[in-house]
Amino acid sequence: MKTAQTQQITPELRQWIVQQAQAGHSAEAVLKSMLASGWAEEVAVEAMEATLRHHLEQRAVDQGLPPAVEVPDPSLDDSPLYLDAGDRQVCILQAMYQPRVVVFGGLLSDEECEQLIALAKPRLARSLTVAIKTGGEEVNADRTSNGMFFQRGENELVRRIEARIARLVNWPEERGEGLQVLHYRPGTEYKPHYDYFDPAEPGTPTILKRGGQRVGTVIMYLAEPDKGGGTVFPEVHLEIAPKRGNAVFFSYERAHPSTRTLHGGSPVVAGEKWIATKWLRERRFL
Ligand code: PD2
Ligand code: ZN
Repeated sequence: MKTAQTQQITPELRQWIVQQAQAGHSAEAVLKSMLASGWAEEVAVEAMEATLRHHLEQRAVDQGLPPAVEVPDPSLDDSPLYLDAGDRQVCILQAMYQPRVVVFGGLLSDEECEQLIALAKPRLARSLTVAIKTGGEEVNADRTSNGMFFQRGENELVRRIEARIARLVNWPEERGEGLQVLHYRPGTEYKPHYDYFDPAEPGTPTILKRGGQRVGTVIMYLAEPDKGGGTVFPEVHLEIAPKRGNAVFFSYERAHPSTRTLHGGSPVVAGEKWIATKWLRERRFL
């Protein structure tokens, strides 16, 4: 019997795993035949995961997709109900893999939500989006909310929230953009879009100089409308209720629709919605 210590993942084994997958055999079936020929389960699972991940990545790059990069991710391997965010226990309400979406309960206290709104209110202006043609900023008809940006680390409240997010999704604070607060009145929305910058647009290289691509987003709900205003992922038919204090996190390992991270803010039907968004970059955001 081979032991986990002595078994080697050889090029032949990798090739055989890829052939099995290409022939349409399920992961369970391939694992079963590996176990039957004496492979230790731990080695077999690791060999399959690593081989198929590498194979899929190679195929994606061959097809002209941008290469996958490291992304933020909460530590959910052992399915915890709560994560320690430093100064607060945050509840895991929902987790999805493709796209990677995690819904957090109680990321912010009611007081923190109110304080953020109060600090943002006097500084609101019609929301701008990055103008991908030029790398500047512009008013966008797809985004009818009002908003403002805090500087990263601007005040104690912002620093506390940034530290919490960094710990929760395992991503350094310095790779985050400043928090953005948005206010939606009835009828306003944020039409479906991707948060990464389109590599085909001429302004994108300029934008990327400040910290590379966006690789993750955290949308925090500060005030809930009475109706409407959910965050939607239309391709996977997912809608997240904008419940105060909760947040939705999602990541995208390449700037490509294959991440299935198309998402939008549905029109607010009644009441007012306030959110704070934290976009996370590949590298230090300057
Ligand atoms: O307000 C939202 O639900 C929403 C939806 C899509 C916010 C954003 N995107 C964003 O801030 O990127
Ligand atoms: Zn967005």
